[in-house]
Amino acid sequence: MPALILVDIQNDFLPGGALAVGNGDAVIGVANRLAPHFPLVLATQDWHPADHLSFASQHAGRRIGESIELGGRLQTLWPDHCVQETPGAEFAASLNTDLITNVFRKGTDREIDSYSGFFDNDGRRSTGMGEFLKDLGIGEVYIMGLATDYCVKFTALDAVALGLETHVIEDGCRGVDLIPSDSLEALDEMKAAGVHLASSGDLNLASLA
Ligand code: VGL
Ligand code: ZN
Repeated sequence: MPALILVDIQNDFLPGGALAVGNGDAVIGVANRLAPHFPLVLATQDWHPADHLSFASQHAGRRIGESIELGGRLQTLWPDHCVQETPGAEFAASLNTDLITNVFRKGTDREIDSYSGFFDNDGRRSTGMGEFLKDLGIGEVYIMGLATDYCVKFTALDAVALGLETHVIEDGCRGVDLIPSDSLEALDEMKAAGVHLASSGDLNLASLA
């Protein structure tokens, strides 16, 4: 049985939010339309402490969009976003959260970012989502949300690496596009890794349940 994974559909990634993704709100309708057709709906939530080291504000003289070395890895610096217990970290108000049974929070460790909904960026600490799916015997996931070039991409790549049959619903995703081609490149990279790209309109909804 397949699971739907809604990635980071949170206020700060929507127009007007701290790390707004262009047309990010367009994914909400897709999520609301698809969710009732899935036997299981999970969500990830970017959930940072206020002093998270992915925030440019924590590094004197550094600007948003610059990259620094953090814990031996390259880290893009972001505006303060999705701070725990703030409105920006809440799910979009118009997202139907009733069908979401489990939420996996990520980016909670100040020292390391977590783009993937499965693991921190060093691949070490698990959010528990992979184990959860495994325990339920789920071998197939449909992924959509924000942002195509970061959290959707790394969630999908980890899903493939975990042996899950992985679909990304393209029209259910929007990208940050620090460089305008980033989302297209992310989709190419996912495809090359074995991710199936799909459009919500082409899904055989009756076959999902
Ligand atoms: C994300 C950048 C920083 C995402 C999260 O959800 O794609 N991007 N934190
Ligand atoms: Zn973040």
